[in-house]
Amino acid sequence: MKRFAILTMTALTLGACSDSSSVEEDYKISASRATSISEDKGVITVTSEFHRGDATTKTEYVLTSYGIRTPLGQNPNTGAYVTIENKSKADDRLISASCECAARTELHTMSMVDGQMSMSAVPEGFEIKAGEKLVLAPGGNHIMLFDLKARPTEGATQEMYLNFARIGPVTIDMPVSMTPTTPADHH
Ligand SMILES: [Cu+2]
Repeated sequence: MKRFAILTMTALTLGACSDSSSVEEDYKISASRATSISEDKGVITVTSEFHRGDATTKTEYVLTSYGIRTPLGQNPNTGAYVTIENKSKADDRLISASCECAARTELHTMSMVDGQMSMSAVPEGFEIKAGEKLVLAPGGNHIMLFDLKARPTEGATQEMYLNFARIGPVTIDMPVSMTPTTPADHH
């Protein structure tokens, strides 16, 4: 399957991201940004071009092992996961995620509290350094979907919005599965 969509061509005078990290400041003065997304065999490639005067900067992120866990029983919440490799020369930050299926979405981390694993929100999001990977996976950092309005069903696909400080918003289709980080084509 091959899918290609031009997502955004934005004039970057945005106040959309209230989080003011230095990476973001850098790019506020860019003239424009174009982001495209393609998917092949479960691997999503997000390419962004920044135009400033005559200069063009390109970035590429590779997204793998993404999915939403099928919510169990009456559990009103579930988790979503994705591995994001930043194959560019600039740091970025995943500042938020959201899903129309959930009333509230948070970025969560896991930590030991009194000998027990517990999770807590990370309002500042997760840094993704140049050349490095952010891994959101079961048992570790994750996207938390609270108060599901439309319960994602096993085998379905659900849109997820990922908001990055530098490259802006990216929408991807996440499969819903009991094994959410298994690549779709490896079943
Ligand atoms: Cu959580």
